[in-house]
Amino acid sequence: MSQALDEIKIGGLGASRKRVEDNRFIRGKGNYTDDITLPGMLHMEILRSPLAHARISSIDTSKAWDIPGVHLVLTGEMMATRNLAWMPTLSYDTQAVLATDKVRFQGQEVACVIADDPYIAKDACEAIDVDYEPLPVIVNPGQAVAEGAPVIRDDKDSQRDNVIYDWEVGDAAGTDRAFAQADVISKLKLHYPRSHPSPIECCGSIADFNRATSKLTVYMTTQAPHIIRAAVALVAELPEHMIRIISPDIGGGFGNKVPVYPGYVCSILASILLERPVKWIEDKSGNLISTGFARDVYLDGEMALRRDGKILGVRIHTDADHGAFFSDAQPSKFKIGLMHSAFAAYDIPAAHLTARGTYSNKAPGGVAYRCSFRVTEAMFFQERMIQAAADDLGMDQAQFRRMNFVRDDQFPHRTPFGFLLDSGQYAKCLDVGLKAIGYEDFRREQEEARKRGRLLGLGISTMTEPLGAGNSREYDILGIKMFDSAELKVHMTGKAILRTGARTQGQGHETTWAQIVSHELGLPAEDVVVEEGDTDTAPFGMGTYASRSTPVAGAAVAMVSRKIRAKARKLAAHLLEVSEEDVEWELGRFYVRSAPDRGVTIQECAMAAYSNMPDGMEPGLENTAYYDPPNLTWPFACYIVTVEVDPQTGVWDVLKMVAVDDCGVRINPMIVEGQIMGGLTEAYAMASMQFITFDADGNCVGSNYMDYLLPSAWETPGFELHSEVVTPCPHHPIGAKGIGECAAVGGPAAFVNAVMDALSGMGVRNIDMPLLPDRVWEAITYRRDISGAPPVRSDD
Ligand code: MCN
Ligand code: CUN
Repeated sequence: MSQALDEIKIGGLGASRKRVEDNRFIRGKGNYTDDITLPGMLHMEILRSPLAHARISSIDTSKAWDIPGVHLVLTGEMMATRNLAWMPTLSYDTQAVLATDKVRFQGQEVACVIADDPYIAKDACEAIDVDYEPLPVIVNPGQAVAEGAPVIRDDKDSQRDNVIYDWEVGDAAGTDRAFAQADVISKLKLHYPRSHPSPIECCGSIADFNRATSKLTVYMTTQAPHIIRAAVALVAELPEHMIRIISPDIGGGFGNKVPVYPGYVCSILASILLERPVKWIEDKSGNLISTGFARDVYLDGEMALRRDGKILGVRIHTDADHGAFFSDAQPSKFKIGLMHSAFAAYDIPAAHLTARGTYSNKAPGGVAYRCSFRVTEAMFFQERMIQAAADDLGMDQAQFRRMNFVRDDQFPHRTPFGFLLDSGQYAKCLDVGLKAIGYEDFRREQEEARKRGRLLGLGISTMTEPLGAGNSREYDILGIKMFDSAELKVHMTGKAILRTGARTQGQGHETTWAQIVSHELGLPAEDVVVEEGDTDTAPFGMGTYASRSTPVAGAAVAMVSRKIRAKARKLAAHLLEVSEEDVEWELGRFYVRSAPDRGVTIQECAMAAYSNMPDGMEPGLENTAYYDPPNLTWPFACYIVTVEVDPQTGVWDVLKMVAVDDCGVRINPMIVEGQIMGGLTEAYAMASMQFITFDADGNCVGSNYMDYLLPSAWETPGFELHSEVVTPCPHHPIGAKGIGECAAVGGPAAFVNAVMDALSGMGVRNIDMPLLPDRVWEAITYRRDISGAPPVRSDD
């Protein structure tokens, strides 16, 4: 039997193993932060600002203190005495922990109450009297930079306006030259609206400070426990070895659980002051209104084109609304994340991007939500622009893409923004997608339907995206380099425990990492238990986001397994009484080259490591690997959607959607499909229904699940997935590329392109997401673009 088949049997690479973590999840035996109860534990609730921008003239907490069962009322003033009223953000800004001078967005944390139970704490919050003097409110970048706009961040001495940064990348002069040579210039302007990850489990923490041992243990919902430990050490000035961050089971992260939130900090300070465990569990509206939102970027670009369809250059300007604090979690070097990964799949000689970031009276956030640092906005703009350009040229959508793709023989390929792409088969993915959707037939059907007044449309989205930050040369967060790690301990009976610096939140690491060990060592996957999320036991790592786990921590798992195999080979030589050079490896077994029947299993080697090692060899079979990837990984995706739009109502239905994802070698095909299905569902939600906006007073519209819609199985269309294109990543030890975000990143443009295609010839160039029926209807009826998330007045 071939090695591949043997391997599938033991749950190695390519096995669609059922997720081992689901055993406990579906039986209700998960252990989430809110499941944890500690002796003597108190409960914390947060008082949030009802106003988006106001000066605080006074806070009177006396009535709250009087309520029986209240142990502590924290205000910004008290935090300030410990230098904790403000905290640094991951983008070198500062963020208020509890407001002192002003509130700067609706939902901002103003005070906290710690009490015997959460109900008392909530009542006590209501007993706090805060006097606010309302200030003029800013809800978009246009208002932020207008003449005479109020300065939101007047707490910062150097800040005279609302601009956070002006940044640029690319070749301005070269791009000017490309535009000078263009036959056609195509333009597009759009807004990628604010959206929210909305994991099932909200954020929360339990801080437990023990005076006797000086140890601070924090159980919390974080995707990156080691970064939190570093942040606590630096901000609270506690010794790092006395801080233990434990991230228990996580009920979905989607980026929401990367940032550091005021609630975490307040529960920690409260526990230190009270010397008792303090639990904070955020409620749903608190989560929607105040934690890590995503997107909210205005994009304006143009493309220089030759008449025959060749793209000569692109220019992009972005205006990002960061809310009241610049708290994006992203690599230090880049102000607008990896926005400049836009157009990477296309061979374009010249490109230039300018980016401006501004403050507004909205919750901070920035890059979270299934997106490697702004690639979602980048790929959405790219694919909308590609469709507009093909239309302007009168060219076929598929043909225009194919002729401009980076070709298979051009790798490694350097993009005009400086990224290095290593591999891909873009045209092949497109061809598989076109065949699956029945491209030619649909185009004919579409034309026929038009004659009878029916509006059919087809949208394509093809993209490659950078997944797996980083390499440490270019990627760090606050100076901490973005590598990752794995530690493997093989016990004497051949059972093993593996720990990594990543943190699964639903992606299935407990299942897939064991498969990598299986592939490398031949141990059955079920013999490898995987543990993540405890800084006292896991090796240092930067956590899980940006689909970096497989590219970085997953690579470390392969590397540590190889170190173990190298030692096992020495043990095998000793057991077989031959020299190491005469020992050969096959899955799970070493044998003598000249006598293949003489062999020892990996399990026998493990036993020998504890019971029969050669003279001079260190006992045990354990090791750690730190992996600094040479580059990002670049998966490719082709998503194609067909829709029918009802011109009477603006309602649009998905007729069919196909997805062709090339993420290199798939560790677990079933988990990969699950990731793609989930991502496409989120893409559909963003394109069709999700709207979290603000009225002119800065009131958040969409801060509850009646207004901010999550698609259920009922609304979600079916997806047809294709896995036949596999381009292994040349620099990853097992050839894998990331997949966790691809569908959420590339999906939205396919839906929007399909609706826009159905409306072609009607003089509508763009409808901004979400494509709610009333917006589509208005575009059809009045033949005009529908743009932006308008500040809707609460009274109209
Ligand atoms: N995988 C595989 N073969 C590959 C690539 C990945 O079998 N070639 C598997 C991995 O081993 C892993 C899963 O697919 O079990 C996702 O892997 P990867 O692409 O490395 O992404 P991460 O594990 O780093 O997950 C992060 C990514 C992000 S950034 C968000 S946001 C998101 C997402 O994953 N949040 C999620 N998917 C999510 N899925 C769930 N259920 N819950 C979330 O919070
Ligand atoms: Cu930015 S959402 Mo995911 O990278 O955790």
